[in-house]
Amino acid sequence: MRLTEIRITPVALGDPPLLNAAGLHAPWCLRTIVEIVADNGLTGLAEVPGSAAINAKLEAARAVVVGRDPLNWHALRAALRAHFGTDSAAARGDKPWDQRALVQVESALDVACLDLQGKAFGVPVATLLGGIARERVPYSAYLFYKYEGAGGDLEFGTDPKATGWAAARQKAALDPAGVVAQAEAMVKEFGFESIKLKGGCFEPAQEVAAMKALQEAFPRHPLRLDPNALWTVDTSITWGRELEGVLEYLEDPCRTQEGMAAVRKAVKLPLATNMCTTSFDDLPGSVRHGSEDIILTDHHFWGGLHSSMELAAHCRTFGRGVSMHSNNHGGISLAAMTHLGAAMPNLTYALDTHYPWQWEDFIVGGRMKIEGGCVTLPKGPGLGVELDRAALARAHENYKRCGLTERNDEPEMQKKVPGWKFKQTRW
Ligand code: GKR
Ligand code: MG
Repeated sequence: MRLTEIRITPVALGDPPLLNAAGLHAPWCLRTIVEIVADNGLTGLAEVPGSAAINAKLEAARAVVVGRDPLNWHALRAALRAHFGTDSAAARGDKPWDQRALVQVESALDVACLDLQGKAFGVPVATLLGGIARERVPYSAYLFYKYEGAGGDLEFGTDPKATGWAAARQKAALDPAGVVAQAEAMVKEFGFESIKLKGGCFEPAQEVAAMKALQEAFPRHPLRLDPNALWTVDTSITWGRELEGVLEYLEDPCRTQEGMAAVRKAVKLPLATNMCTTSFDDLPGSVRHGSEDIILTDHHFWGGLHSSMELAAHCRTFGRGVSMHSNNHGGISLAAMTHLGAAMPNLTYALDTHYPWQWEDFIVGGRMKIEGGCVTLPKGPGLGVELDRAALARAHENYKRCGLTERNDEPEMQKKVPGWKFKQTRW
């Protein structure tokens, strides 16, 4: 098999006004859909976070990709690295989300090649990753502080006809009672059995109160809080101790592997990260410092599904748990995450997903189902999802008219709170 073409389609999906440590989500989240075509007519799919920088790199990858054998990932990755080099670990940046571009190009091509291979051999991607350890992959409810509003075409308005979770998704949640109400609606709709709150938005006392309110409302659900490294080491120790017995794990309370290691020594609570250990270059430091108990893989940022499996093996060797990070995404990413979750033998925690926050998608058959808190491995070869061309065209039109070319939550926040500035450390 040889690759003959790569198609890159930037899309935008509506996104409500969700708060985080770096500000406020825009009414649209950006994704990029990648299709690679082989000389036997088969197509492989992938989805990555969208930005003009990533799209430009994907366009530039055409020169490397065309003519390559999609069955030889090692050779394709080596060719990509010879052409582009690799991102430094520091290029991740200081925001909650990862800003590296090359690692996402690798991820897109790894996933698309696996999808193509699965279609060629008539097997699911999870089989190609070593086998299906579980058919039903557990996800966690992902709560956000938010302003009133639906996002997308409704901007900061709401749809009065919405019912159930669609109505709850529009409501403001700015205090513990609002967070509990959001959790009740999300758990009722999707059956999640673990709950995470995106923190780093309000003073630690307020966010810790929200976690305690969640514990009271959901005594049997494992709980997580993620302040995205906005706390100092001292603040993390003080409030981490308050959260002992409340949380399943505390995610990135503070910055740096050294900072996390200091908190880990002082607090009897597992720590997880998608901020201080985010690349293979970071792994020696993670082991040396003992910076976290759980590494949150994310195939978009670890260079693909094969790399995430390598990370899972590292976690097993060094006694780390493994779970999964997410950003807003559509169905192709959810399918890839689910195949990875199905194939990782040592998956010890329910995975993060933003999927309930979106209502549109670009896959045939509409949105994937989350039932009993799980996504069932899609049937069919490869990723088991196909592009709905009409829906993709609509999402591409939304991209063109929304005017965004990268994610930047600070200006969105300034529309609500004039003069608001992102800080690396706030409390
Ligand atoms: O969607 O606002 C968000 C999150 O803050 C996301 O960007 C983070 O990368 O979910 C993520 C996390 O676990 O840090
Ligand atoms: Mg996180």
